[in-house]
Amino acid sequence: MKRVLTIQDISCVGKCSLGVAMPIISAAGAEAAALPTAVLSAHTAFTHVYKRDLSKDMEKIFSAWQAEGITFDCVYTGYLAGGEQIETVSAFLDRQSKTSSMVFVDPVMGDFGRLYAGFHHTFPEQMAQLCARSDVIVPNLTEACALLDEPYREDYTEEQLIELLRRLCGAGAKCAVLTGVSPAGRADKLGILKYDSRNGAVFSYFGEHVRTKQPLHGTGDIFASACVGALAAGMPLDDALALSVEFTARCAACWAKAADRRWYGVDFETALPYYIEHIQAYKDKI
Ligand code: PXL
Repeated sequence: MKRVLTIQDISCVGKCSLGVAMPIISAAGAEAAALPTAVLSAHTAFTHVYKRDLSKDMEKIFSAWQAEGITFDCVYTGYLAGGEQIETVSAFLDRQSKTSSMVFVDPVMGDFGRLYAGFHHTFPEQMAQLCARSDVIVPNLTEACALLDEPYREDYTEEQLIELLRRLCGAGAKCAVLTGVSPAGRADKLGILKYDSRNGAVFSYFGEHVRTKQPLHGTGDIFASACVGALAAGMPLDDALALSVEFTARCAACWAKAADRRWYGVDFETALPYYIEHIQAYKDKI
């Protein structure tokens, strides 16, 4: 069984970050190990948020694992609470590099053209350094623009988006995947666009765009976690991306249908059987 380390916050309420990564990676049949970067009473879209930064604890946890000889097949990072944490994670990856773990980075920084509250203006530059040493990165458009220090715009053509991905790979990432993309003139579709620097291949996949009156929280974390779980199950990246798009769309659809839906996170729990079924079907085939 593959062992995946996921490094991100625990938002005690809010259905995001470790709260979705652990169950989804487990559902894929992989061992999910967690390193919390911060404990938040709830994610940052809430009004009253108590936050404890765990930067100082992260290094001690890494050292304890080193003393135990614990290594990971995959390291997946999400919300990091500041630049210092990026340094700590990078130093850990230097030590891990001997064990050839796959590095999957979701450069969680913002959405809809705005960075989340609490990040210093140098944070995107530091995040870009972590992306540069990754096998797969999965930014949304806000994050891709921040990583490249480009002004945010929504009117990019597909060619221009591919150029952004090429530039992200030029900085070092092996595969760059832009999330939250709709094909031109198809607002009813939502999915991903991928560039692979090893062969120059472009791949895209679009599922149903579940249109809602309010923005959905945590869907990026659900998508990234599903992709990591599928990769840990042995799926090729393009198949893992397609399954994760479909699963995320179903999570949103389950939420939209639920009479008791919460504003702060979608109903990934209801859609988990779909994900497990498809992971199992893949395992049965190979
Ligand atoms: O879903 C991304 C995310 C993760 N962690 C925290 C957040 C957010 C988005 O707002 O606030 C703490």
